[in-house]
Amino acid sequence: MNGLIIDNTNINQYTITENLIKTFRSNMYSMQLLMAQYRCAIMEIETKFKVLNEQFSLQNDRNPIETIKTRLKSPESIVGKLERKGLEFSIESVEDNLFDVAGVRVICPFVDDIYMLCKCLLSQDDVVLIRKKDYIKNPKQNGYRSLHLIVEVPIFLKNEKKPMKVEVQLRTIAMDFWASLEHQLRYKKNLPENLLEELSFELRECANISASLDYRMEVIKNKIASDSAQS
Ligand code: 0O2
Repeated sequence: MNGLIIDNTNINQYTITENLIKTFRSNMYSMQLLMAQYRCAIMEIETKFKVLNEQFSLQNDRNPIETIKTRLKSPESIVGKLERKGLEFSIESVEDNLFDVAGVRVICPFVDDIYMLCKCLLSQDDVVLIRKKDYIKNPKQNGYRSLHLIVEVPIFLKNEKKPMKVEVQLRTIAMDFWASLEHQLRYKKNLPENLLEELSFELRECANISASLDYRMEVIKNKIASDSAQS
């Protein structure tokens, strides 16, 4: 080897390092592949909602979807969540235990849009419901409201069809506005205890106001719709 004399210890270290690099590379490739598959699953679900939005807007002259936001969990968040839950660090463990690597958030003008879209999505024969949490009917203690679904949707690869899990969050504009602010408070470090308590109380009040706003706006919208149907 270029005239170098390597003793046994170096050869062993070299072999170990090379093996580690190989393992690291193959895991990295598997991880990149899995992330690409989650991105495809996000596209599938996003497209389904866009199609429903198109159809509904043609039939009803308004859009049931204001915005769709998508996100892929970062490798740091994935590792952090596995660690927090005391789970194994492996590709299989991510697939079996983390249901929110792929996330699609659908923001709607009205609460009844949320339930209509949920029903339409779940009635599609390639979508399987894994879990549903209705924080609209049962808001969290802090005031958080949203409809959460974990669904499985197939992606079609070169030689296989693979079911992928996607977390879908459906919210109204008001719920999203509230959740964004509350999220900031949740991740704010070093806030004095009394201020945290005061702001949490304020946010609970705002959650009640926003729930009431959603309800009243929906009543107005339905009255307008029924009046235009009559005339
Ligand atoms: P991020 O950064 O938005 O992804 P699980 O994921 O199943 O282990 P959990 O808590 O049972 O955990 O799931 P759940 O209740 O369905 O909530 C998951 C996600 O909903 C969170 O993801 C948030 O996006 C959102 N969420 C839930 N509760 C709250 C809340 O009180 N306030 C706000 N602002 N968002 C909430 P992450 O991973 O926490 O965050």
